[in-house]
Amino acid sequence: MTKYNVIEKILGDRSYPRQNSGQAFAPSNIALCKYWGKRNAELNLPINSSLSISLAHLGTHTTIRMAEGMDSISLNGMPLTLNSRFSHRLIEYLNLFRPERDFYFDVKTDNNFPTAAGLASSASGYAAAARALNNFFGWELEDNLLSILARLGSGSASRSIYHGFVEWEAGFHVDGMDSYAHVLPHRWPDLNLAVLTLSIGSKPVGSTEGMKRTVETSVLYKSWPEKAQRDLDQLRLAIEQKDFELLGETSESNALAMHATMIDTRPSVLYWLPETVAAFHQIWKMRSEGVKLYFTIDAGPNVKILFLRNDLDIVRAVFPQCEIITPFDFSVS
Ligand code: 2P0
Repeated sequence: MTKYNVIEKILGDRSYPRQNSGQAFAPSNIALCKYWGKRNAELNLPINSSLSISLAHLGTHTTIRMAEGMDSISLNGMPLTLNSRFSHRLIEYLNLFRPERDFYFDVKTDNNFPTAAGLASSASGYAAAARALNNFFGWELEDNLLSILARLGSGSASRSIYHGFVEWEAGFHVDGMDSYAHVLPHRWPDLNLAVLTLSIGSKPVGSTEGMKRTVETSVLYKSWPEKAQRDLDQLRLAIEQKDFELLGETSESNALAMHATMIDTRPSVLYWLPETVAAFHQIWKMRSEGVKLYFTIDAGPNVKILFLRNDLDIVRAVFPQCEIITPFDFSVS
């Protein structure tokens, strides 16, 4: 089963542009129950289901037009060469959608979160690309199919099709037609995040490679799918009941368990810096003093703090350099 087979199932022969341009926005997202490990690397099919919060207005705007003679790609207003790593990956994705071999795309993509914030751009990037292609070609696809198209670009992009709390069901079919995200009906406006940027350097190992290595060599990983399922159930309950302690404890435990599998990998994949561990200790210390802060952390050194709005002043005072995010402060267009 290839990506082309999946595209054929979704689009049939509906692939001629109907608009001069297709534009879209997609939010970035942070997982509370992480996606870690693939059952199919070609289709980005995950081993476990995951659950995230989208980051409202922080994300990617993308505009797609037809180009003459060759593809043209710009990122944050700067033209990119076609052999850069960013262009190479995007062109592989665009190849799935060319109506003819000599059809070329002009793609302008802009991330509105601070580049230094260390937020993943592939999630919002491929979700915005899938939506922009849908608008450019006039496919009028339902969101679950857009979520599958976004997943073919990057797994976590399947969740960035939606705002709010989003669950990506792992599915079990070989073609992945049952592996897409849906939005949960609950809003939690008091739930806030703070991003602590501790390093803007590039990661020693990318997520795709890190996951592969973990699945292949970590003994601890064997317990991960069961742990992730349990955490997912707890998170759903926490969201339904607006139980912040349960949400925070489960998210923190899930992130630490994912990192335990990475650390157990050979050769070990350790994304933490001394500053990362210091932030963990600071958050635990504050919790022991009665301030309800919890953290989550992705495949990198930067820490994301979960807190309720009434603790905003404390968070700002203790972590003055952090970026505050209000995930439920969005309007759906
Ligand atoms: C997540 N991460 O659930 C997890 C937590 C990183 C740690 O999804 O290979 O960039 O493109 O499917 O989506 C990062 O992985 O990987 C990721 P690919 P992706 O957010």
